[in-house]
Amino acid sequence: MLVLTGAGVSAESGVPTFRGGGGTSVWKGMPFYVISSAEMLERDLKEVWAWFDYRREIIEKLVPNAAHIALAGWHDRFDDFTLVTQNIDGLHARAGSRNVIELHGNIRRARCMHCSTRYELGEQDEKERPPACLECGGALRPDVVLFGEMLPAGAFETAAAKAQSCELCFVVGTSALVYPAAALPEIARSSGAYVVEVNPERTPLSDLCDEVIQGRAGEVLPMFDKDSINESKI
Ligand code: BV8
Repeated sequence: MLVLTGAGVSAESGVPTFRGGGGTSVWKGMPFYVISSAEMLERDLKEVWAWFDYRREIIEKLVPNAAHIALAGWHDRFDDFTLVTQNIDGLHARAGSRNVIELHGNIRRARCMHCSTRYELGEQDEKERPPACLECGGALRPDVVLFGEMLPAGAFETAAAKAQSCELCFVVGTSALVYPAAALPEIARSSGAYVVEVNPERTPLSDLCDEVIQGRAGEVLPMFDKDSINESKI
């Protein structure tokens, strides 16, 4: 079983989504895919840090919701369970999920742009921006995947292999517009898996799904336990 999540699974925790309510989240007038881009990192590393510092401060005050907690329980209930997320908020792990494939990195980590040493934020001078690498003195950057950047080595390949072999694929809280993440349910579907979408709104993926449950993840996911999933082949 493969589950792919997006910002919508964290919405009920209070994490702002990127698209919702018809708008696109902006930072100082820049749409998120501009400030969260490799190009912006080149042009203004300090501003990129300011954007992620702002979001980290929000996320640190929040807690996992019923959707995160339900998914954390699915690990023990379903054989060969894989949880893949586009979210950088770390809320799946905080809910108890293990081995979460974080396709787009994690907002609590930084890495050196010179020697690639990774840090849990908090391990070096908090105030300095950009922080300096303790190994080589190089500038650190948020350890997240920006638009135009490759995903962490092996992360997508591992997820794609699971998508190919899974019988059941849940797609929860994503607008399915960002690639290659959005290709995973397509891979699962074309490999014969039964694909279920959980989202209050229809998405470009809905027509491809075997089942579309239009609802909020925190209300829908807790309703599923092993028996209800096996019985109804969903
Ligand atoms: C790359 C980290 C290779 C940073 C992110 C193919 C076609 C077109 C474009 C491309 C393509 N391949 C590559 C591209 C370019 C680009 C891309 O996809 N662009 C898009 C905009 C078209 N992709 C990339 O750049 C990727 N890299 O391809 O590298 C390469 C490299 C070099 C040279 C050549 C090739 C990297 C993409 C990763 C970028 N980083 N995040 C950060 O967080 O700032 S992406 C970020 O945006 C998120 O991680 C997520 O992936 C995406 C937002 O989408 P969602 O999570 O789905 O959130 P959204 O708000 O949109 O939707 C929320 C949904 O939840 C809604 O549907 C709503 O209805 C629903 N919802 C709301 N409440 C609830 C709910 N659902 C359930 N319950 C609720 N309560």
